[in-house]
Amino acid sequence: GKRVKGVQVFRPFVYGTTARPFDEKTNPKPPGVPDDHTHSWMVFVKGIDDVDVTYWLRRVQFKLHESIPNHVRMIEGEKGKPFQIHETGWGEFEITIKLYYVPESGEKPQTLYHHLRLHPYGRTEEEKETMRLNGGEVISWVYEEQIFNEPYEAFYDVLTSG
Ligand code: SLL
Repeated sequence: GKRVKGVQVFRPFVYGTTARPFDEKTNPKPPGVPDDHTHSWMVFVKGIDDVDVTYWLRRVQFKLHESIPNHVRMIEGEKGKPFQIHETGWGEFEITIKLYYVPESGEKPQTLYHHLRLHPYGRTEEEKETMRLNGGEVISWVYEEQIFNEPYEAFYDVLTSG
């Protein structure tokens, strides 16, 4: 196919982690979760404001720490739903996130790296305190823009008719 010359298409998305400490009142530990697990957390890739992204993003592979059972997880796109995984654990680590695009794009998969944050972080004590006040919820999200440079004509149609 031919490419659309001189055109770049941008699609915003967000990825990252949200974690919460287990707490009898605000986040009770579900039965069966090992004693040494201190947090529930999730990792996700999604459109801003949950806008559908599955017309350009087909599947996402999350590679978690090897200590986690079944640590490589492939999530297939479902229209309007975030790509996400819920887990529990005790430690922080780097998550490898691999984005697989729709076949019309002709794009190779792209890899992102994201540090799972369980504990409040920030440049200042104030920033950390804000997280503690927020029910101990630790949010680490990255806003990104996917650039499609000179997309194939068929893919350009898909991108611009959505
Ligand atoms: C650390 N380098 O030592 C890191 C490793 C691994 C975290 C963190 C296990 C969860 C499970 C889990 O939380 N691993 O057993 O399902 O801090």
